[in-house]
Amino acid sequence: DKDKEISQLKERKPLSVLNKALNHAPPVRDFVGALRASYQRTCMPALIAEVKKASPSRGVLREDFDPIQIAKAYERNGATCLSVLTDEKYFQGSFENLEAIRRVGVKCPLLCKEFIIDAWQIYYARSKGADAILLIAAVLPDLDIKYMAKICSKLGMTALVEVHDEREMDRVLSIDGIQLIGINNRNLETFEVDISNTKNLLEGKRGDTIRQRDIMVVGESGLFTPEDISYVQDAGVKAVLVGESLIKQEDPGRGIAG
Ligand code: IGP
Repeated sequence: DKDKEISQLKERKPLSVLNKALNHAPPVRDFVGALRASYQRTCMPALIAEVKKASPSRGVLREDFDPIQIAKAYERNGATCLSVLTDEKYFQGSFENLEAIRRVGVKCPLLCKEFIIDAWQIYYARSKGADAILLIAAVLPDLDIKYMAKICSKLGMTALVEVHDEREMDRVLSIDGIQLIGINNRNLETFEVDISNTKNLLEGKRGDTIRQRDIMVVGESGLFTPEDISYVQDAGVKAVLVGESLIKQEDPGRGIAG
């Protein structure tokens, strides 16, 4: 997607402007720490609830989409963290949504859900109030993941590193210092969802490594029922990222946390 990349590069502001924005950004909150604390308290996977208007596979999920009202409802209903789509092209999200949710006083730490391919975007996300960013192993070389994860920790942010197959999991496990790995159950090429993917990637030696290093694993996509949640919890997941099934509820986020 060349045109999108170029349009993002064109948005780049001079470093003096970005630095100023960073200095004025609201303080960063401990995203992975919040997930860990929630898991320890409840012995249930911590919920990252996703503020998502539309997706390429499902189209518009909610006609009366109001990001602030949805974020407030998620918080009220017990979400630990929120994921806010900022990608415009595929998800009809925006950085304005992220900024507004932060500004309105939602206390849940915020993940900026953006396709990050350039370190500059991390600083930009921080300047808009993000506490965490997503790094997708399928599109980033190992060195980029390493470098970007380092930038995150320097900024006090959390990197959620997303994998969707064994090969990507092994690549990410070969990188030191990764704290939070997301297993996407959605195949990015076919859009098909299969939650047994989470289980498969946590079996055997990989699961042992993850437990030894105390890496927190997030089950992502295609989770709809309490049974789905227990299934991924049994597989070893300590947090879940849920979008569609929550966003469609009349009172978004009601029913999954409890
Ligand atoms: C949420 P779902 O099926 O509950 O709406 O999925 C989340 O996992 C999904 O939106 C997602 C995503 C991504 C979106 C996972 N990885 C990367 C954009 C980019």
